[in-house]
Amino acid sequence: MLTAKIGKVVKILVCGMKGVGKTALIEQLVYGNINAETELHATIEDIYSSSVDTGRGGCRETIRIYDIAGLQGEQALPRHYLNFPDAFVMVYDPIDPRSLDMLADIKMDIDKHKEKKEVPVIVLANVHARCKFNSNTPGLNPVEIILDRANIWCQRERIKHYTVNAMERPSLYEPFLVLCARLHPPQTKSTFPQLRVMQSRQKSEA
Ligand SMILES: Nc1nc2c(ncn2[C@@H]2O[C@H](COP(=O)(O)OP(=O)(O)O)[C@@H](O)[C@H]2O)c(=O)[nH]1
Ligand SMILES: [Mg+2]
Repeated sequence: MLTAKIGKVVKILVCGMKGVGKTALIEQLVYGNINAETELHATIEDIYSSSVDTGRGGCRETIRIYDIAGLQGEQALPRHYLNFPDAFVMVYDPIDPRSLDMLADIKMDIDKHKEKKEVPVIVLANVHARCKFNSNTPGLNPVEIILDRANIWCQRERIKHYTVNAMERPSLYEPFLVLCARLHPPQTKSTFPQLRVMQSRQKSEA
């Protein structure tokens, strides 16, 4: 007999300005094969299929990560990318404030298109090693200023903000695991809501 476990494949779109490290962080997350010497080419579109253990009884969930061409200048996220994703991961580089400003425009477009659906959005600051070690100059560190600005904006938008480094694989686990757990809510014993109502009625009659 065929026993097919029908599971929903969730689609996650990774977006942001060109060159912020989207491909580097996806490759690092999925394959762990990126280091500072790895040569990456500009992306047209790539889809990564992966399975994630969200810690629920050892069962693995399938996710599909969409890597797309980075945006440049005033370019908006093409419309066809707004409809299908179940979640958005927006990436910026805190050394370049334009890459953060661009996320505000993308978020507005996402909100316009999502209608009544709940579509999780998270923001990743890809902090390159060079940003961290540039803090010898006295006064305010420009990277810290951008990170603060991003934190305030994310709080206002009620979205999670994570600081990651595409060269450090463990830094990528938490945001993606938390997102996957949100996209795969725990299964209740019965998937038929009518049945649950009947069960609770029987209990109250007993
Ligand atoms: N040192 C360092 N280099 C990075 C990091 N993230 C990306 N890069 C490099 O920056 C370049 C652009 O990254 P890429 O992932 O192609 O950017 P994308 O356009 O957003 O996909 C590549 O040469 C990467 O190797 C990082 O965290 N640290
Ligand atoms: Mg890319």
